[in-house]
Amino acid sequence: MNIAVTPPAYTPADYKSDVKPIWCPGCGDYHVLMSFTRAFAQLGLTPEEVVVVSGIGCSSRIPAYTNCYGFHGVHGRSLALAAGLKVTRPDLTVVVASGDGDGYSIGGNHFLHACRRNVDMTYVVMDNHIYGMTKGQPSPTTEPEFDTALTPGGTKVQPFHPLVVALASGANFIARCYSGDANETADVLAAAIKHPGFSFVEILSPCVTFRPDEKAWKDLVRPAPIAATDDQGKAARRLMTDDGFNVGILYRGNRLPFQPAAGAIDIDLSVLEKDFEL
Ligand SMILES: Cc1ncc(C[n+]2csc(CCOP(=O)(O)OP(=O)(O)O)c2C)c(N)n1
Ligand code: SF4
Ligand SMILES: [Mg+2]
Repeated sequence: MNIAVTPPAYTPADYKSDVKPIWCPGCGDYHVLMSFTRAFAQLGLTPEEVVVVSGIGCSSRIPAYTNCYGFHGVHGRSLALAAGLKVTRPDLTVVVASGDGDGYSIGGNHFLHACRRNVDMTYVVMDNHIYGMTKGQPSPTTEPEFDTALTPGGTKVQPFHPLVVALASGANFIARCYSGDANETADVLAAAIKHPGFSFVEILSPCVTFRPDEKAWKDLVRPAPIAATDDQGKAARRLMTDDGFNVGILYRGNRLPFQPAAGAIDIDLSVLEKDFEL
């Protein structure tokens, strides 16, 4: 008996643009791009329904490499742009791409308030523990002893703990992935996009040029031993004691996403402009 199989509406290739990535050969971000396109195909989203917003950095180049709508904004300010977009166009799927410098240094303050505000969007940080684009300065997640040209002998400063900060600030979904596991990462991204509210996905994505030591990550990552919890206390204990290599969905909260008050976004811009006239 012949059973007709309906082909999927979109394949990952449908979300790729014609722009050839200029990342260094072996950069983890190639796999992240693959995971983005696989997640969009898995969810059956049309490219026109998705907007990929970013700041500045090697990781933030990703909107240009997708066939979706995109906005390559200014350094550290992608979340503000994305939140404004999502509240005015709730019909769109908004995915924000950042790096550890873009998202945790210059964009650190915006990160806290985006978690707190809980607008329904997905925030992906490609964490390589270094500023890749500007040639290897330390970021907030760089290990204290790691030597850079700017910081001989290391910064000696305690690294930032993004997942703990996200939990304490109110993120509604928290996960960690490894770029080399593109299928698992795509599954987590799809779950993050579907989860209501602000979803935060940290992707360990090696910078092979300025952190060749990160090639060892592939042997260090392991699936998280416990399933995702919705209990903030349990999640806090777990994240605080985590060594940074447990991957998977670690926390799923139940907060209701931010909704603008009725009529709040129907503003007549000409009235607003008048207020700023000198
Ligand atoms: C306002 C401003 N300050 C500084 C820079 C320089 N700058 C560009 S990218 C970057 C760091 C990017 O690091 P990260 O977000 O970790 O991205 P990666 O390149 O590692 O993916 C910096 C400091 C800039 N473009 N704009
Ligand atoms: S400098 Fe690092 S992060 Fe940037 S493209 Fe090269 S390997 Fe990737
Ligand atoms: Mg970086």
